Amino acid sequence: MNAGGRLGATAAALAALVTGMALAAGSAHAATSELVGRRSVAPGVERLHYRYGPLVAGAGQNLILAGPATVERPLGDGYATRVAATLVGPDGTAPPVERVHMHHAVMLNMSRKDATAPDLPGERFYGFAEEKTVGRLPQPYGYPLKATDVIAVNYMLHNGTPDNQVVYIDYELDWIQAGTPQADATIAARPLWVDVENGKAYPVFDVARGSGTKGRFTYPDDAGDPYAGGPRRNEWTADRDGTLVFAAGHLHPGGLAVDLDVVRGDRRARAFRSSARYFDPNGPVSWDMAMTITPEDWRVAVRKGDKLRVSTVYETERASWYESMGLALVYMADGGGGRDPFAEKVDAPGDVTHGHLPEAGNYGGAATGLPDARRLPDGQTVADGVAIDNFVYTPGDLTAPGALGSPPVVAPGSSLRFGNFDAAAQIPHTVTACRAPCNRSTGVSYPLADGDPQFDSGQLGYGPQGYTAAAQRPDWYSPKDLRPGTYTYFCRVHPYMRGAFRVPGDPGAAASPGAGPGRATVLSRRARARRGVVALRLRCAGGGDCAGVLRLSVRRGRRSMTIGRRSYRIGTGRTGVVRVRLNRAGRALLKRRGSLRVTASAAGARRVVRVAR
Ligand SMILES: [Cu+2]
Repeated sequence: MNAGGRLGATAAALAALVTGMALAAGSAHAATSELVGRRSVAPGVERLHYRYGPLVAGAGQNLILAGPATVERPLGDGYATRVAATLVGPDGTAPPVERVHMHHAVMLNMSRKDATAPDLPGERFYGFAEEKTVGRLPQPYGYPLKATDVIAVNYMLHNGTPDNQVVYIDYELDWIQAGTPQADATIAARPLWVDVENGKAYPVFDVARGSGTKGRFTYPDDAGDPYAGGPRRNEWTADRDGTLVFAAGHLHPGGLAVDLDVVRGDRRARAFRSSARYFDPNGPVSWDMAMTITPEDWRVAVRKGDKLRVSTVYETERASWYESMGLALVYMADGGGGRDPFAEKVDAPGDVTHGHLPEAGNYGGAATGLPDARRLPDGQTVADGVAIDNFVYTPGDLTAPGALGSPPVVAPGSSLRFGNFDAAAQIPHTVTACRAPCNRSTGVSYPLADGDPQFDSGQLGYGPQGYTAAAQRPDWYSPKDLRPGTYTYFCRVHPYMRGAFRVPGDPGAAASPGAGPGRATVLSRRARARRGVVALRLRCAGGGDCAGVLRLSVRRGRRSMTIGRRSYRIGTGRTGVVRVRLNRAGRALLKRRGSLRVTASAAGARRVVRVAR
């Protein structure tokens, strides 16, 4: 990260936690922070209420970097003991989450080094996203601020609408002034940011529907080799003895928990599980949730050399969860007083810091006037293409009138090309499968990435390399192996955008994606991966065609890990070649090992295949 010298480090730092789009940063130009209220909340403790803005979330943008921008803080020396933040509109109330929300905001102390990522321009001491967890240190601990410390906020705003949105960051800080009896009784604690992708400019990972075990996927444990043989990004080695006094997790919709462990030699002890409590009646699928934080009396002793390790659990039955996160904000004080996690159970149920929030209450999923694309006549394409222009898929948008709204037809074995013409305006779009009819109203929990099969284009558009969610390309090709049927999709960035296309043929075949009546066997015993694609020969016998999914997996300890899957359809009595693209974990593993023992399974048939580079 230091290869580029100071400039490189700064650029990386600006982008850290953030997907940067410096070009759009003008939106914060006129923003200022001001103190809008103060009151005493306990003897010697004052709650200072600040508002920072106005911030303009540009039409449809998801890539705004405006920071780190310096913000107001209490004067003089003292301790911060609690931080809470939210996003509000010009009228002071929080806008609905599905319209505009804080993807994440991080508060940094620019005058200190971050303990777990020293290349950053400051020390991360608080963060919030749409779950709006309140950070509060237990008595008698506090985060010390010197009069000269400069505080900044770094954020990413997600605007799910085609209109500009004006918002403000509201934050509260509980403050104990130096020189008071309360300050004399306060013990300093320092923040430790432990992230499953710590140090990465855009610390995210994808969770595929159906991955993991029993509907649960743990990152990084179930991801194979996500760090590609490099150091584990999800660990921090304690630089001294001390006591952990606070921990809170952050994750995204679909996430269930963030686990913080202490690793000592080859022993591992759970320090705390920060659980997601979903208020959403639809289950763990939206931002209508809160994370648990450690209880007031939680104290865990760590020794110099111990590792703090974080992992995160997502559900995988409902949908795929793209660009997910998992991290824990931990505070540690010098000195003793903690309980040994290897001698006794220290993990305890936590507290949620808020209940259901009204801005996360529009769930969506209600009937609309949009058509069911499965019942629309065949549409046409221009040169097998769909243009995404001004927030509309053309042709095939569910909102489009007449023939333009009919699903374009793509021949079996061919691709439909999607091109994002809004990319130049820094508006990314996706083509993400959702279960038909995918025509219900937009809300925090509708639509979901729950198509069958699931596909996703990534965020079509451009951004600074490595520091952005953008796919760095404007177009995407639909999978060639889709079976006959009408495929509905939406845009993950602007979920009210919906479209459909069609692969012609027997629609009954599309409605039942399970195995066909025939029986497939895997003929190949060895294969080579060319450009990450493994071609295997399958033979179909029996009373009908063979159709299903060919899955490639490898053993990782006692677990089986999927490294690629591909649907197939082979006529009875025939032999066919199925080309399976290895996933990232599979490619990384093959690169390291040179060859792999792969179990190829298709509708009950199994064969071990030696796959070489
Ligand atoms: Cu979009």
